[in-house]
Amino acid sequence: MAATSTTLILGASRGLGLALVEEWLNRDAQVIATQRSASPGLSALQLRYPGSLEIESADIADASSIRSLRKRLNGRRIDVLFVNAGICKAKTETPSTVDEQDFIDMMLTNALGPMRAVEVFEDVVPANGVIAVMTSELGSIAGNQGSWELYSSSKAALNMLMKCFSARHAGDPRALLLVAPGWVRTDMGTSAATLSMEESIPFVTQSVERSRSKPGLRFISGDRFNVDLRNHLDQPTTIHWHGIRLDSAYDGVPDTAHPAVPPGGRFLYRVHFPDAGVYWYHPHVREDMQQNLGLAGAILVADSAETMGRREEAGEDRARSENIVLSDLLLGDHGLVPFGRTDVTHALMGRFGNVFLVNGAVRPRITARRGDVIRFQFTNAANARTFNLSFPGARMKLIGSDAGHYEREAWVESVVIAPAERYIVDVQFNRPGTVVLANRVRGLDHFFNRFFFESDTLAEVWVSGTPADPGGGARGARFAIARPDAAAAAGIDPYRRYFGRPPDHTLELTMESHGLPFVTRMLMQLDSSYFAPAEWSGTMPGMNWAATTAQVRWVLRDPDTGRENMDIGWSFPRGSVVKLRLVNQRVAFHAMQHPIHVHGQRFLVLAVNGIPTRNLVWKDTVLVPAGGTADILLDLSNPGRWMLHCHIAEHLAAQMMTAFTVH
Ligand SMILES: [Cu+2]
Repeated sequence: MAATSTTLILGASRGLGLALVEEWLNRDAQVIATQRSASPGLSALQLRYPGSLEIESADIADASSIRSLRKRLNGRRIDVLFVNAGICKAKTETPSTVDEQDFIDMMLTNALGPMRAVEVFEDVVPANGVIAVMTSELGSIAGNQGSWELYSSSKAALNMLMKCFSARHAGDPRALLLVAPGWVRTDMGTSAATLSMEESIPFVTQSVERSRSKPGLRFISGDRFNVDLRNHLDQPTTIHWHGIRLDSAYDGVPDTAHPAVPPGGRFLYRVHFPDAGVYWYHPHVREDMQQNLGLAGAILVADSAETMGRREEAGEDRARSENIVLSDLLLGDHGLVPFGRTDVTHALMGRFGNVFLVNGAVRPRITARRGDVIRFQFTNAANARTFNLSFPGARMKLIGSDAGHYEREAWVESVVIAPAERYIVDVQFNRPGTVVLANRVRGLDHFFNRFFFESDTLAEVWVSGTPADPGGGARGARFAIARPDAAAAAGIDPYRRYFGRPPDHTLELTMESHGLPFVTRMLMQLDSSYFAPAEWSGTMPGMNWAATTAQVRWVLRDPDTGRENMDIGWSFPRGSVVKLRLVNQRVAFHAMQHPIHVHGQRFLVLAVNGIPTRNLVWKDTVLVPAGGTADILLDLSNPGRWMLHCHIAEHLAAQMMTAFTVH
């Protein structure tokens, strides 16, 4: 896709514009860049990328100059139009002190010029194209802190003109972007700015490319969330930002992203959030112990303010939301069942706890009023346990999962959530009294080969007799109907043409063991005569504990090459769309379901056990049933070296992982 794509950057002589040109050339795009007067930077790039960079002269403030450029480019298709022009002539002046001509120049160059250029060029941008203009957080009226007031007013005017353009083009399939690169070290950003060009520009470029086929106006901010990790543990650790398509250097995988942070050490993570969704963070070292003992939390990334504004205009009242992180702890007579010091225990089935935790508490209470609709965002942070969640007596509507919303809202009886997965549901509480959040599962008793049913209460919702506030009425009316989500479906549309093709790669999921006690082996072979597609509750606790990573090795195998785990070595060009078939072998000594997680990218689950998924959502973790298959379609847009692994902490410790490169 990238090789045939053309980007036009207006205002590219130096600074951010020049850096944008270089970044798009790096991405194999054909670039047309404009300069006002001869730019040594552009000429140097033209020598470095022969044939890929065309330099044009144009002055954004001069309407006739822009129109004549448009004539020269007649017949060209521009996939990305990026208007970058900007000047600052009055940093400290006020309306009474500013030189009038300086103010007019800023308005012309920063607001009127860019939007006139958008109008002149918009007809050469195709339906899946992007129209972006560079703005600044300083142009936000809501976030105004009184600095650079005349420059800010020109950017505020630009934002307003872009908003009007988007209103005039309602229903247009193209992405319209207001891009704020953050406070970047440039002439305008000064040397005190927090971001270097190297940090800001790849993010801007990536965000613009990812906006393709996402219609409507969006505000993209290059600002990041910096986290200073200080390791006070007596063992090494990292933080992995689960599901977030961030820079691979900050992904928190030891030695792939950066060396594990030693006891007493520090590491600065720079995290940005390109997609709305429910994410979470946890260490990527000894997850079986560190994550299990509480080093995990959820991150909610809301839609852009613009999208939320549109939802509100459409009467979509924002519901009250509850963020629920699920986990379990394994307690014995003397407290916590010990964790292995060097080898990880429970390497067969993973460490199933016998005490359920909801946000770190046992059976917490949530209060609601009669008629309330509550949006629950669930994250499963347990080592090994898959939950089957329901609110018996209350209706539940499925809204979203890991990295976005479903194509259609759907009524569901329960939600099956594997380790590391997230689900978003709306639940209405219509009757006063107590409604429980239940985990209802069917277990397999491995000693007697019979199924049994278990139901555990994870939390309680106390519903009072007081009716929900008047707004709750509208919310209740909205809840009553399961609606399609046009934006979610449109975001998936460009990928539908890949659905029917055969898998590009296959991964077999299996296991090898040596040195297991005789009785364990006998019982596990016996177990394969009866067969559970999912291990819900960790029966056989004693022998499972005794099996460590010294005796058990879980395996991902590429049947095309015979290579396994970290030796597989797949590599893909950036922008590839890859169909991967995960085959969980029934013949394995102790077959079990595996939640397979892919770092730094997103995927669609096209089919499970050959049955096509009818309602799609972007995911980063998929549960592959024991003896079953899952077909996933990977959108490999984020460059770097990334992990693919089972998210049962003990299986990961028993080597069930591989890494691939997106270049
Ligand atoms: Cu696994």
